[in-house]
Amino acid sequence: MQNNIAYIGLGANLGDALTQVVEAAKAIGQLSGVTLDALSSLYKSAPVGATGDDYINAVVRVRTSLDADNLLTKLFEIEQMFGRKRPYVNAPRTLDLDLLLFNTEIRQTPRLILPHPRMHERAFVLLPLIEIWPDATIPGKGKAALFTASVTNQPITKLQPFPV
Ligand code: PH2
Ligand code: MG
Ligand code: MG
Repeated sequence: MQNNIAYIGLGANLGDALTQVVEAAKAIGQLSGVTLDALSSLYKSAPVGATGDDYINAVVRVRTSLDADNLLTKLFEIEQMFGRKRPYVNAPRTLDLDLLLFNTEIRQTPRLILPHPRMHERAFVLLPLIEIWPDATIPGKGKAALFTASVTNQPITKLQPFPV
């Protein structure tokens, strides 16, 4: 049974970022035990705390039989398939897949922190998340919509519906 609900943030700002984000969402949907449930529009956003070109960002919701650790492992594998390199922190990347929310889990383990610790500070996560889940709640933090007022200084544009 695919009883778990997870939200995944997608981002890229190196190479053909838009194609990579679109193809990565397809790869997520093809994972065994994972079904794509909702896809936000594609967004273009200025780098936040990072350098390089503007990012393409999106958020997807999946239903899955995997637990959070196994889903994260699969997401890392997809990043690798798309040529992800990590030369330094927040370096421009061909693909970043961040596990944002997993059911209502709250945890701080060395490999995985849930909810994602910076998601409430980032317009490129909050806007696409609220698009697919207007009432989004971040466990331990509160309604996602309440945080949007503090990120209006982060340039972001909605581009187009997710082409699937
Ligand atoms: N990801 C980061 C750091 N900064 N900025 C934007 N606009 N989009 C991102 O996906 C992003 C970022 C670290 O993962
Ligand atoms: Mg990230
Ligand atoms: Mg990441």
